[in-house]
Amino acid sequence: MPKHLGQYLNELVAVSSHVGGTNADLPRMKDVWPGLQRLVNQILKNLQGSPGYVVLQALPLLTLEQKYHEALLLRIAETLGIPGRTGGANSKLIWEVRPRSDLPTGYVPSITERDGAADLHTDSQYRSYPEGCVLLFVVRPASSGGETLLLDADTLLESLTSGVEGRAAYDVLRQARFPFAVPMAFRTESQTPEYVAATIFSETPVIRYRHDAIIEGFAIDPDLATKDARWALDTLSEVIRNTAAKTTREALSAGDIILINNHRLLHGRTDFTDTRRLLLRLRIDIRQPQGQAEHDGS
Ligand SMILES: O=C(O)CCC(=O)C(=O)O
Ligand SMILES: [Fe+2]
Repeated sequence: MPKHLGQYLNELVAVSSHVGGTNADLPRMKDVWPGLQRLVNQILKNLQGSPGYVVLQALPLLTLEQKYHEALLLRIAETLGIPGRTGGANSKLIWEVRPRSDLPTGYVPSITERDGAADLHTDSQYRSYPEGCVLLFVVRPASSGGETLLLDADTLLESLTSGVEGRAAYDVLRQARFPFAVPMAFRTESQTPEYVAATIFSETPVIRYRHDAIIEGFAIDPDLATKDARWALDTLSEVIRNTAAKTTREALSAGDIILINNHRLLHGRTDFTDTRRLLLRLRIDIRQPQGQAEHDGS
């Protein structure tokens, strides 16, 4: 990452803290800081090219009062595109990734609501158009573990298609529709199982993948759980496990932001038990011209 990105962000935070006030009072960043477009272009270049992710280190966000964190993250996100809502009964733009202790019995927590490792996946697979970027802001890292894992679809595809079986599986994975169950937390009515059917590989997104969501989807619609689909999915998940050596690991610190290309990279995390770990997550649709986001309407 170019070193000066962090500097830009420091300026951005400085500008914002001068402005102060609540979220609604904060002006659009590009209006108060014309140089912002350069930062945005740098970030998008890193996201869309190689390595497909950007880490902004040691941002001074945490030195500000907590009430500004979310407002500033939204402002940063909307310079890149349109922040997406989680959906569900309590639809949110900013989602707290932290182990919950207060969940009702019978509720199946998602990886964002529990401790432990998270298998490599893409976000919003259960949306017809998954947002192109995932932003994670580290408020408190785990005392040990909970590191970010990243795997590029190109690297994965190279491994998958290196043999005859893998190539046959790849054909199924880009032709058959797989059911991606909507996580309980984001369903419109928590009792109704819902899913979105889509191929795992396509042009956009290059990859859409979350193993447990597909297994759950197969249970909701067994017609999609054909022998071929199950075989291709098993083949892919085994290749992902075997590609661990090619997975990038990022140990993020408090105050860091990571932006991940959600159309091309899988992400996950290593095991952790520290229940104080807290990240804030946003998903950003980066198709739109930057700075035009209307996040507080619908
Ligand atoms: O906990 C993490 O590091 C990642 C969480 C994640 O992948 C998500 O919230 O979608
Ligand atoms: Fe995720």
